[in-house]
Amino acid sequence: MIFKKNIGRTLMVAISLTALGSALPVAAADLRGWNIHVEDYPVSHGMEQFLAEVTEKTDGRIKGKIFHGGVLGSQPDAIEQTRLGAIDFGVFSLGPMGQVVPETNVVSLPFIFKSIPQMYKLMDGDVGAAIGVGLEKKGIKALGWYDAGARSFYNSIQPINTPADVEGMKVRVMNNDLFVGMIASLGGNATPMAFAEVFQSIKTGVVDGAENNPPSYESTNHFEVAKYYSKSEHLIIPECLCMSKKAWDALSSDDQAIVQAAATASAETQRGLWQDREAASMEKVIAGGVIVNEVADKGPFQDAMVSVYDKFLTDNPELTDLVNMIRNAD
Ligand code: BDP
Repeated sequence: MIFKKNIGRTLMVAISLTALGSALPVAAADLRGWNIHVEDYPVSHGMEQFLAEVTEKTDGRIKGKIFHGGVLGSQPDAIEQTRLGAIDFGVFSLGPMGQVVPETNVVSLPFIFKSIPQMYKLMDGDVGAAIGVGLEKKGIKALGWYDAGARSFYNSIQPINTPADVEGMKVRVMNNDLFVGMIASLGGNATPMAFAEVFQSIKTGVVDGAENNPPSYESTNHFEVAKYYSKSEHLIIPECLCMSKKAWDALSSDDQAIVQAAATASAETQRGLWQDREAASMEKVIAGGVIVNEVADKGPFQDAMVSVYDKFLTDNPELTDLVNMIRNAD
């Protein structure tokens, strides 16, 4: 008798939970966000907008915290943590992502995009979709593409106008074999190194310089120790607002739609902020005494990259179509 009564109660609870389940929101989440940049940076503002919108649209069920300034670890470490689900989301450069997700390497090929608008168009279309599939296979869900402008060389020795000026130079690069090959083909010596170590390394002469976009050159104070900024614009590498696939799969489809919409909106905001910050960063470094030069003829730099492309396509024949999709685009 008691037994029967208990079963009755259990069923009652089960039925009422089912009834509530359809009316009540499903899951709550507390997300950890990783960011390499300082708080006042276009990427950081984009990420904050993303999280705020997700929290608002889910009435606070999905909330979280973004850890700026790389305090949760270097970028290569954070990529691994995101794959494992210890970090739930972040904005990652596709540069260091290449060591884990081969498809992302196509945008780390020097001079592959013709312009920033072309990069936007291709990343928002088939190229971005193909890269997204590659990321997902490795446990990372791409939600949107942020702008990181074009990267140029800077150093403490001299302006760079031709590849001969790079000869013998010690240049810090992001963690990716492609960039080591890129510097070698210009006659320099590349040192892959974490972003956080670059300032001290230039200051103490461990490396002569590095390469980056103007906002990163400025926000890290690298311009204080490397006074020559030469606009080679050899790399246009987009960044991804990405989520751990573990966190993504734990969301209901309604919540996934909210997260996706917030990511798309945040990418739009970030791209606008990026343009303004590039100009402001340039002004600030020039006021700080930096000597900026245009690289009048990029042809010799582009010619030197033929060996980088040849090696890449020999090592990764399955990525030929994706490379050509970008190269042959208008
Ligand atoms: C910046 C990227 C950042 C990279 C950094 C670097 O936004 O993700 O970590 O360059 O050079 O432009 O390591």
